[in-house]
Amino acid sequence: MTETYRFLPLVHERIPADESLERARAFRDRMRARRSVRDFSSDPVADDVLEALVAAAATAPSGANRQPWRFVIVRDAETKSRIRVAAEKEEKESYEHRMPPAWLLALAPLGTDWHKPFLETAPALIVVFKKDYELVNGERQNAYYPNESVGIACGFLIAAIHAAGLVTLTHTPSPMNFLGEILGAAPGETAYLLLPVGHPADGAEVPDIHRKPLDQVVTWR
Ligand code: IYR
Repeated sequence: MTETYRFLPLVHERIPADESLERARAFRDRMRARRSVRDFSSDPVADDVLEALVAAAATAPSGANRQPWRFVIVRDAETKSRIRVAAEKEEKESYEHRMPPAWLLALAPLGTDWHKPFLETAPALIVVFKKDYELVNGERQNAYYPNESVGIACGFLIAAIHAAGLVTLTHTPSPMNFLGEILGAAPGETAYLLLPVGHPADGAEVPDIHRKPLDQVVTWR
């Protein structure tokens, strides 16, 4: 027998429309200042900060509230080195043999290659695992919309990192199964995204890229 949840009054404060506009624009401007960073300083980030970042990510909505994610926070130098070695091996193979010419051409202006020093330099790597299912008392319990749910959680995480004055990069070494091997994935778990977190290196540069104008990405009707 499944029962319904107990329902409670929503905790919500209605704010005046003008203040709503102000807040929406302030958040927009804050988000506009976010950039993906590839050059990290080794300056540390406190565990309390890292914990608050993943706690914010874990507030994301998820299919049937299954919360199909796990965040592995890697600070240990030896584990970071193992991840770098394994990631660079896959990335080298990708850049040299697996990525089709059109993809390499699309990436060329960004100047990325298979070298991933940030995997060792950044003080922490957050590896996000997606759970397609979990074993609950030995029984398989499926997640629903796990890709959407974990994608949203990653969006929250990236916004939280930015709000904390730190930088990150959405790194997707491919294939990522080595992360499950190094970090110990549970049944049903697969690595979804790797986010180095830290401070930018002195003199860090970012490409002069621009976001599409709103009229190209928004339709009103
Ligand atoms: N995963 C590789 C390649 C890469 C792919 C895309 I799409 C990018 O926007 C950037 C890089 C890497 O991390 O280098």
